[in-house]
Amino acid sequence: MSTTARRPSLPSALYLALALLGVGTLAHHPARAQEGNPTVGVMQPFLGDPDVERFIDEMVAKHGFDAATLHRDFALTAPNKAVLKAIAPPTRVEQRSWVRYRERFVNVRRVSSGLAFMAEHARELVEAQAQYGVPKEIIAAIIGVETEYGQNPGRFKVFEALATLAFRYPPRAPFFRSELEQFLLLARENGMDDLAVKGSYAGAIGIPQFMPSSQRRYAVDFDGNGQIDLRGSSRDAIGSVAAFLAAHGWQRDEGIAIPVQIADAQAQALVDEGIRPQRTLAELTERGVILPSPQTNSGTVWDRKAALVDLVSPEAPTQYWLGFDNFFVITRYNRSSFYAMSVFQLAEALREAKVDGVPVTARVVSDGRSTGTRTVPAAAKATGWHQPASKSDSRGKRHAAG
Ligand SMILES: [Ca+2]
Repeated sequence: MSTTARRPSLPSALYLALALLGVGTLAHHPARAQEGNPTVGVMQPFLGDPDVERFIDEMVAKHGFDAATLHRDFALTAPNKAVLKAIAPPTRVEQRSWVRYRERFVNVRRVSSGLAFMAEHARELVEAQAQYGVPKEIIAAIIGVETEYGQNPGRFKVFEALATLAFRYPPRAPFFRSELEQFLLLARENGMDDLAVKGSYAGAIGIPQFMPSSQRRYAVDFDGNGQIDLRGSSRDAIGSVAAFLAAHGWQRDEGIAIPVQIADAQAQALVDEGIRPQRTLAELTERGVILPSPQTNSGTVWDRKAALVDLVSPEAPTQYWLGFDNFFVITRYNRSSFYAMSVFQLAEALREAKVDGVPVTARVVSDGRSTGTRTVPAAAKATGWHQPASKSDSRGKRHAAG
């Protein structure tokens, strides 16, 4: 189900509008919040708003919530202008740049702190990889892109953010109203104070930035303490990222993406077909995609399906890649090819302990201060990325039914 899988997050802010709307260009963005409902001012209090009253009635009737408690929550909460500002499309249309986007995530700092994260959580990463078939570097890279390994889980009150978007942002009101409903259920199930939980301006929560519906549907109690805690438990976060990708069709030991070239401009038509792999390598090469030589020598891959992805930068030549099913699965976390490629390349950098060929060592960062460097023994080598799965696979217990 598409909306539950949408993964807006602070680091992906540029593409949030795209992710939420599921459209190809910002130009399609509907009217701003202020224009959507002339009878309700953006800053009008929630309490007394007929839409809010209706929502409260529904939560009482459908889920047995206490009306007085919900009235109190909305009375203590005001629409947040910063949330509306964050979600609004940019007023100035800037051309997207893969080169600039990549620099934010595939850099020495994020690889270095990622190696430290992987060393600290080596055991749970290996266990998640064995259980769900998702390479540990991919798990770490998603957490690295989303929150810089848990350092930046978001500073907005989730209830306030979701209420603002549900009742003061008409373009996505149904989606965020549903997420607010899911959030209240999540808070009740986990004994969380719904007014205290913090997250992104779009209501994504914790180390892996799960939307409430995704947390309820896909997250797992990977440390086995009887509670799913994506804010405090790195282990739950690691297991939940792997479970999410597995539930969306991650294929163990399969490739993710390969760089290609195109013979001529007509290959652009392949890009326009979208990011879901639909054509075999044989078809793609007939239509002008030029594979790197090792693939062309492999006799068995011609019926594999892939999608042609273009990574455009105004300041550099367009890079072309073929994304396989696993690349598509990463876009279920956040619907952007820039996002998925950043995750893939950050994962590769973690695996090699190198950025653009230059070796990187682990650096532990806490409270924004470096606490020194240390070498991570074999952290990047024990991956099994392209190799057959290890024996530990037989221990797999699947928490994430598809
Ligand atoms: Ca737990």
